Amino acid sequence: MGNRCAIALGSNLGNSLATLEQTIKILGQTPGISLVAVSSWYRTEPVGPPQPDYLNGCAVLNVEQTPEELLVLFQAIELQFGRIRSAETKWGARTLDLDIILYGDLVIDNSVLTIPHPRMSERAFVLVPLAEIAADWQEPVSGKAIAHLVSKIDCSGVKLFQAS
Ligand code: A4P
Ligand code: MG
Repeated sequence: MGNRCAIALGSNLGNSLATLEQTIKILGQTPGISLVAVSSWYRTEPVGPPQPDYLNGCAVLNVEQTPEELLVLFQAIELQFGRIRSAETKWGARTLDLDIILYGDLVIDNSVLTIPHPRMSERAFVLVPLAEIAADWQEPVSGKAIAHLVSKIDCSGVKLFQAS
């Protein structure tokens, strides 16, 4: 059975394209996880302090893991790609950020996890890729579909990435 989970991937340090593609491969090979859909990659203007553009994308997974188990796994993958949280500023540059955006229609808010991701509805770098693969998924707090949420925000800083 498993649960449907939407995740967001972002990187703006190192070889971002390779990092994101390897992360997808690792997730696909992880027991208990199957890849349902992977979006295109997008080049996105940074939200937060001045820093390089990001590459962002989203994936829909079918998972046996609980959200807490996924968080532990995601943080281990971030570490594997050289992410050093202690050296980061808030919303600053990172080699890899893996966030849980939606987990079925679950709503959680505790000291380790907030699902749906608290800033998803205002972030074009999440909603544009997610709309590509999960347009009809309703964000459980507002009841609004991803396609609707993305139509309400400015997406001008998010451009389809063409590998050169
Ligand atoms: N945490 C709580 N809920 C979740 C969740 N749903 N998924 C906790 C993942 N983690 C969650 O995360 C900090 C803590 O959030 C974790 O320890 C976990 O317990 P973090 O990855 O260390 O820090 P972060 O990602 O910098 O924090 P935050 O506040 O989630 O940042 P955002 O909102 O993800 O922003 N601009 C562009 N263009 N593209 C980006 O990808 N990303 C950010 C980060 C800023 N600007 C960006 C981008
Ligand atoms: Mg994060």
